[in-house]
Amino acid sequence: SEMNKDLDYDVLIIGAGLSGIYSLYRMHQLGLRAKVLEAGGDVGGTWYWNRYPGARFDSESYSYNFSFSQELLDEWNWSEHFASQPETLRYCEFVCDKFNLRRDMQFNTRVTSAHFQDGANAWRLTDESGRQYTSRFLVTCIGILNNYTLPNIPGVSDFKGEAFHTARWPQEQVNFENKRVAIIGTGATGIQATQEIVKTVGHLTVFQRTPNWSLPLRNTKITPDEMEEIRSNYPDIFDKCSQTSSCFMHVADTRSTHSLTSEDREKFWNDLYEQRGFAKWLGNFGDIHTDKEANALFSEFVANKIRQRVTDPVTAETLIPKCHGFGTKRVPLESGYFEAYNRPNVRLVDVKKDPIECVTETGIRTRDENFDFDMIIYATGFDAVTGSFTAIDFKGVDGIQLSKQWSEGPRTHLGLFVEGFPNMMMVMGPHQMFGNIPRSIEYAVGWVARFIEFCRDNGITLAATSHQNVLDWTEHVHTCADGLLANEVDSWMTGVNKNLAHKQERIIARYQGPAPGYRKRAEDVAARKYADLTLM
Ligand code: NA7
Repeated sequence: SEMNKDLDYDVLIIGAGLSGIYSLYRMHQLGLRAKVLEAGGDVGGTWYWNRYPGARFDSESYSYNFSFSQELLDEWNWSEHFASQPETLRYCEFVCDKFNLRRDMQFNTRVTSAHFQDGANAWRLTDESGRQYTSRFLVTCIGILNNYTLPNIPGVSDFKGEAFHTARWPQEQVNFENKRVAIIGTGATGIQATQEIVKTVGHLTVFQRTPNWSLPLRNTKITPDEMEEIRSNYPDIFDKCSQTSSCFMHVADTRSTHSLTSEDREKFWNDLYEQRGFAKWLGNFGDIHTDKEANALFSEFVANKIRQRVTDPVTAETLIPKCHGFGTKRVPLESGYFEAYNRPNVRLVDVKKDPIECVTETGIRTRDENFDFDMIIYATGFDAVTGSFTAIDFKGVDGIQLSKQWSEGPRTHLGLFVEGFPNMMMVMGPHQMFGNIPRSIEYAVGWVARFIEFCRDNGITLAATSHQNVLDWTEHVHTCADGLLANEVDSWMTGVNKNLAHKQERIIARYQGPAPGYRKRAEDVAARKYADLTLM
């Protein structure tokens, strides 16, 4: 701190979601002067903003919490296998209270620019109100699904009824009773919201452009006894997560889909279908992610499940994806989503067949029909991954713009550093593992904290990655992506957002090699005492 005495802080952290919470905890442990700047009114990030009905974990609660503190594991009880948003938000608040973190968090503070100060080897951040903050290090904790997008349909602002994007859901209770409600979007969010809203809505119309391969979540309550058992299993759970490819508890089956008879395969898949969470996706045969024929076999298995659950055969076929294979996009998990379409007050509109032309003052007009609504819900997704970075004016050495560095897709070193952006580290930036995100967050924050400690202990005021490091890492990330069917489809994971003109081309946005391989490379850099970086 002595060497940063001309600066407001040693470390500035943008964002008070899980990444920012844990980053601040680690900075406190190092005794550094740190500050979190957060746009929202309180902690939680994703779990602060996404308050839409039905929002919950698709990953087991007890694999998706922090593992860094035994006390925290001892004190916190989950009430469901897949916690709802309010419970997860309470968890975030609990962590901040327990470790007294809010004292160094400033809410309602939207950072608009982050400029590196050449010569001073410092960062200067400016917020919406024009206030400025300086620090030696900058840690970005701005999330991968933060900046929401509305559909690029004319008239969105004309609608006179209630309208909400799921990622900016109001704090107050929203009532659906006796209302004619529209929802646009059938991703993980649209599916969660739909199955919840149908419980009370007057009439719901779902506007679907692309159907998704969704499978049962199989959520249940956790009894106190069960919670004690889970608690005693925590070491095993986290150990398993540390060994699997995308840090989940589920272990892929190494057999080839083709090595089983169709009967044995059917039995395996029927057993899998009964299991909780992502088991169906990640505990499946590994080759469904790379082998088109294997993938088609499982896709057909899932299609048949949908056919069994939806009464009207035309609706069932509309709900079955035809243009992408199972698991090539993020698999939404559901609880009664398909059965929702068996209700008389729920209607599915296929906008591929009957495109939306505009939003009107009173509803939505498609080519063939005019719909009146009291409420329109936009479950239309995010300017994902890089969008969190383009929302802030990042400038590095010599005023170079981050968007310029990434004009042909993100280029990073370890998903942590950007060329020309010294003293800045990204937690959950592009080119990191997006699997079980809290596990990736804990690892990345731990790495960053050890690195900042090293810099402090060695009097380093400038830490920069090199052009070659970035070339090598970016090439490695691209190599890891080779052969995965997920890279052959348009989705937020491949950087495509059809509502944004500049996001029509696919990119490699995330690290898709096995997570232990990622950690091995990152540990090697630390073991070499960060000699790969320029340190001054
Ligand atoms: P997603 O997965 O990006 O889904 C957005 C949905 O909205 C998807 O079905 C889109 O259809 C649809 N969409 C977007 N724009 C339009 C327009 N203009 N017209 C019709 N339909 C549209 O976002 P989510 O919020 O569901 O999930 C994001 C992640 O959060 C999720 O993967 C989890 O990790 C948590 P499309 O597929 O583009 O045809």
